[in-house]
Amino acid sequence: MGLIEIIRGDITTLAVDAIVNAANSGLLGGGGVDGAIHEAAGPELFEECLKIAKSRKDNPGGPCPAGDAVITGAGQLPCKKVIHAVGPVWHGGTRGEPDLLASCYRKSLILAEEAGLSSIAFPNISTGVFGYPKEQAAEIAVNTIKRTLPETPGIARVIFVCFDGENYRLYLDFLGPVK
Ligand code: AR6
Repeated sequence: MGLIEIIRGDITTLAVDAIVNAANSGLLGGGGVDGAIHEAAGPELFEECLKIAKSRKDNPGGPCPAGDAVITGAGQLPCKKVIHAVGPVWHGGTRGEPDLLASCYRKSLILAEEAGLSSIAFPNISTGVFGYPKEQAAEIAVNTIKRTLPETPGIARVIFVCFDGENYRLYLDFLGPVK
């Protein structure tokens, strides 16, 4: 089964097979890690996202509804692919947020497996602009990855990339100092 690591840093710098973007349902960029990924990747990534968004414009819930994910190339980034996962906006936990967040992690891992990739890095989806409580989000992220990894034998390495100290400490608490 794949190894799980935790690092603190900027996900755009990682030369892994896939990095996951915390996108929104429009798929056309935004702030936070989404903004950083698009800025570092350049216009090629935006063009690819635009194509997908146009082809799915009649989808209920937008081109990529919460809980779903799509895969693209990586433009100028050092990774090979970007998986755009759309986390839920936190509304107090009564609108299916835990299942939608778990679905982001699960679908991203499965998309990476289907694309023949072996290493994947995740940001702390929904814990910025979307307001998901960090501790609950970390627990869901870790548990979902652990539960899904047995179904994705090609994935050798999963990296949780924490940008802020609070998330980094929470992930270390849930997983132990793996790295
Ligand atoms: N590398 C890794 N993690 C980062 C980076 C980075 N370069 N920059 C920020 N983070 P957010 P969300 C962390 O707000 O809550 C956007 O506008 C950040 O500290 O990026 O899912 C989208 O377009 C936080 O822990 O994503 C959507 O509209 C985590 O990434 C909306 O925000 C997620 O924060 C998505 O909101």
